Amino acid sequence: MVHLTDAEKATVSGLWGKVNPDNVGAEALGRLVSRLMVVYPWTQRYFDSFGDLSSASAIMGNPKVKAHGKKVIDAFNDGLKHLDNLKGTFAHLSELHCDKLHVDPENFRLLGNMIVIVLGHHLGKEFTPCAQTAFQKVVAGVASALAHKYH
Ligand code: HEG
Repeated sequence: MVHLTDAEKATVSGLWGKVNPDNVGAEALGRLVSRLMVVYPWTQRYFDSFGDLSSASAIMGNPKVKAHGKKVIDAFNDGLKHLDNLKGTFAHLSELHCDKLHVDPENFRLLGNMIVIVLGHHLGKEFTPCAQTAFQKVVAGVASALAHKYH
């Protein structure tokens, strides 16, 4: 399990307060889907009902991608409030993604990296290497909690 120092927790919550989570979620999911469509086109099956995913701009403008990004980031936001119990917090979602949705857990790590990229983009200079390290711990913890049911 990941462990964040008190200073890292303060950095994470301070910076998270400066971004618009819905935008971060929509952009991160859009970037993940764009990347998946190019590198792993078969993952389109996860998003059968999403409509037009034919190009990066179609994906970024797709209202279903935006709405789903909001759902994902709301759950992520909940995780930020329970950094010491990510496994418990994501137990139910882990079961859903594993047993029902059959999402390859590698995608949780990829999405975490997209969240880090989007935060870097939105926060610019404020997203120092130290801040990035703290967030990498968070996304690694969330990914591992979501993957828990797979093992
Ligand atoms: Mg998942 C549904 C959270 C990564 C594919 N995801 C959901 C839901 C939540 C959620 C809250 C709605 C659950 C419900 O309706 O009860 N997802 C979530 C988090 C993360 C994540 C917190 C990672 C941080 N999801 C993720 C990834 C993929 C994926 C990487 C696929 C590449 N999620 C997925 C699909 C659904 C959900 C296909 C069902 C969509 C639907 O049919 O509405």
